[in-house]
Amino acid sequence: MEKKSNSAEKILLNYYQKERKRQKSTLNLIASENYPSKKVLFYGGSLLMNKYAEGYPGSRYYQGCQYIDKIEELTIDLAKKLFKFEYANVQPHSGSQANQAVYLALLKPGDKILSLNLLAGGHLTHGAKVNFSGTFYQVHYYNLNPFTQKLDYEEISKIAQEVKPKLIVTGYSAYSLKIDFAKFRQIADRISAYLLADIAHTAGLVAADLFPNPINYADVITFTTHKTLRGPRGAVILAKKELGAKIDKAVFPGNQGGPNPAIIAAKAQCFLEALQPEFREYQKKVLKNAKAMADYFQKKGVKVISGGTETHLLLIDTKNSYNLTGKEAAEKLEKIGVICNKNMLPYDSEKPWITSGIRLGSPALTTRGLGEKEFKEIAQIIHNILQNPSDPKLKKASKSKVEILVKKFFQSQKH
Ligand code: DSN
Repeated sequence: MEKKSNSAEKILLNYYQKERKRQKSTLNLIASENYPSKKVLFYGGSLLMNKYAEGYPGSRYYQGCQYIDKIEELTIDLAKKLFKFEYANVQPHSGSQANQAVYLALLKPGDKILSLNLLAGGHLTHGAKVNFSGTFYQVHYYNLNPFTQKLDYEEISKIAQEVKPKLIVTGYSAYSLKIDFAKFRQIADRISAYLLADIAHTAGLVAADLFPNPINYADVITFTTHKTLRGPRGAVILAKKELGAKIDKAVFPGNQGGPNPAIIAAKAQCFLEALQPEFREYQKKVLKNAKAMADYFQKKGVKVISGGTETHLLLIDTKNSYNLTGKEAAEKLEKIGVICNKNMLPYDSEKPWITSGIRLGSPALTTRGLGEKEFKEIAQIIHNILQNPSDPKLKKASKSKVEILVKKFFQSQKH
C-alpha cells in the first residue's frame, strides 16, 4: 500500500516538473496568463490557507482569526488605494464567482442583463446559455459593429432602450480596444440600469493609469488578480459604498463559504507591487509589445480584428488570412513551442471548439523580459508558420528560433 502511494507521489511530482519544464521552454502568448513574483507565490501557497475564516474582519464564525482579520483589512485597503475606489471585497475565489456575487446582490432570477455577445469577446458569466448567468437571468446581447468590429455605442443605446435591462455589462475577455465607460454610464442612466465593468483582463493597465478607468462610471467593478495584474489566481469586487453591504452578503454567505486567506495575502502582495513605479513601466511595455505584434501582422495584410490593439491582446482572423481554423492554427503553433488559444471572432460561423481565429497577448512574455524586437520576431515566426504549415524545414527552423528566445530570456531563471 505504502509502495503504491510512494509511486503515486513520484508520478505527481513528475507531472509538476514536466509542467514546470513546459512553462520554461515555450513562448506563452495566452492573454489571460502571467507569472507572479516569488513573494506572491509564497503567500499563495503558505500556511495561511490552513485557516477557516468565514465572515469578515471583526465578525467571523471561527476563533483564531486575529491575524487573518488584519491581513484581509490590509488587502482591502490596498485594493481601494490602488483603484481609488471606496469599497472592496477581496474574498472571491475567481472572476466567475465575483460576477455571480454581483448578480446575486443586484438582480432577482429572471431579471434582464444586457451584455456583449460571447462571440464578440464577452465572457461566459456575461450571459452564455451554458453558464449560470444564461440560466437564471434573461440575457440580451449587443454586438460589435459588423464592419468596424468596434463597440457601437449608438446601437448599444438603442438596444438598451428597447430591452430596458436591470444591469448592463461592459469589460471583455477578447476585445482589443479602449472602452468609453462614460458612454456606458449615460446609456445605463437613461434606463436606470446598474453598470457592471468586468475589467478582469485590463485591471493591470487600469491600475497603472494606462487604460480608461471605470471608477467614476460603474456601480460595480469586478476583476481577476492573475492576468495583467500579475497576482494570484482570484478576484476582487469594487463597488459604490452604498452597495457594499449587499455585495458582502452575496459573496458570503450567498456564494462562497470560507475565503482563502493565503490567496488574500497574495492579493495584498500583488497590490503592493502594482503600486510601485516599476509596475507602470511593465504595463507600458505590455502595451508596446502587443502593438508591435499587431503592427507586424497588419503590415503583412493579416486580418487583425477591430483593426489593431490598444490593450495587451489582439485577435487574428486565421480563417481568412491563412485558411486555417483557430483550432488548427493554435495546434500548429503549439508544435513549434508558441502557446496561444483559439478564439471565437465577431459573428463567427464556427463552433467554439473550432473557431476562426486566435488570441495573442503580451503580459506573460513581457514579464519574462521580452521587448518589442522579440515580439516582432515572434509575430514573424507565427506568420511564416501559419502561411506554410506543412513545410518541415520551416517548422524545424521556427522551433529553434523559439528555443533561442527561451534560452536567452528565461530558461535558466530559477523562478
Ligand atoms: N478564461 C479567461 C480568459 O482566457 O480570458 C477569462 O476568464
